[in-house]
Amino acid sequence: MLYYLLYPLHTTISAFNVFRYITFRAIYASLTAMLICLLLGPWVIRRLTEHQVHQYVRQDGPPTHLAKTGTPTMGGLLILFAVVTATLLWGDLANFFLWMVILVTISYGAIGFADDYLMQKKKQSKGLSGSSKFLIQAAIGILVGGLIYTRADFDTHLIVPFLKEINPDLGWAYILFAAFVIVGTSNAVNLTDGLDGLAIGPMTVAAATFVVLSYVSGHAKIADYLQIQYVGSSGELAVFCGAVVGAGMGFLWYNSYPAQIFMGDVGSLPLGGALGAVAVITKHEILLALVGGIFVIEALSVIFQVCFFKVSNGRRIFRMAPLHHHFELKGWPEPKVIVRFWIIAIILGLLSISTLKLR
Ligand code: 57M
Repeated sequence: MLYYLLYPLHTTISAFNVFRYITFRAIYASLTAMLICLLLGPWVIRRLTEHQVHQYVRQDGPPTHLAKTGTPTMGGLLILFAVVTATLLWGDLANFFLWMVILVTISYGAIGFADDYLMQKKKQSKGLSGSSKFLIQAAIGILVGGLIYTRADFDTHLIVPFLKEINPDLGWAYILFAAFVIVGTSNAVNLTDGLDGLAIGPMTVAAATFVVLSYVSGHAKIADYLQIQYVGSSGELAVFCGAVVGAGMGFLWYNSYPAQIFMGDVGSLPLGGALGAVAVITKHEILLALVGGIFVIEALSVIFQVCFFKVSNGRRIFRMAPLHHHFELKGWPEPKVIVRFWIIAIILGLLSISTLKLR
């Protein structure tokens, strides 16, 4: 919005020229979102506590988690408010891709809200049923994939890093693929959100990585120089990702160990969905598995654990899935698990960016 209001003034005051630059607006979107989270955080925590919106902790988890009973949840509302406000303030509102990502963020936020709300109403740790949550997520994923597909200039080839010769044209099946990436990422982030700051840390790192990836993908000259797929107008997603980075750091201020607030599904589902949507639009769907490697590992640990549990009549690979519980039950203190996962997330982010030069 500021882009429209202030950039035209550059003809009289040349300093307003800076509003043209995505990099400038991404940085200020980040700072705006961070400030919103930092300033409103204590108020949100107070309000959630007053309304007794607190976590019902499962009884079958690691015993250390029982102490977390009563921690206010649904802090994702604050993240969503910060991300959407900062994006609307600093983004180019005529950008189609920006609206696609905002659509995923808000609609997945609504699913998460319904889930958290039901959890509060039923006063237990389960909200919406897994299947209904999945079906609504998939429907929105298909809708967004379809809308992106209808863009005449959108390329439906699959880009495989390092293997330039392998780029199959998925055609209309790209819609299903897009939905798979969006839904999968959303649920993987949700599974990761089980220790203080464990989801928001890697999410912030992944969003920072995508600030770079969307900027270069949307810049014709840089994309050509790096020999990566150029996606016109996708650079504006750097502003959205910048907002996620800021909101992530602001939220982490309060969600870091020992957490004063949890994000709830209203935070984890939209953050993951939006990350998936950004990867789809910028044509980095495969690279997303590396950028968001922590989320992938956590989701795989659950898939392997559940499959093995079923075929082996109740035996387990990990002491408990998702993987973070395994390390907790091995005796690692919670902050150690969290910080080590963050370190891995940073390494994966750096490796992902390095692939731009290696391809
Ligand atoms: C949600 N939610 C946390 C909080 C957060 C299929 C199955 C593996 C699903 C999985 C599952 O339900 N995962 C998704 C994980 C919960 O946190 C709330 O949920 C929101 C995110 N959706 O924002 O509102 C608990 O996580 C802890 N927490 C923190 N700090 C945070 O910043 O400490 C969360 C955020 C909170 C708090 O304790 O109460 C959760 O874990 O419930 N299910 C599981 O994860 C379960 N795993 C399991 O059953 N494994 C089995 C296999 C066969 C599937 C096994 O390995 O044997 C475990 N979850 C828990 N206890 N809590 C089981 C034991």
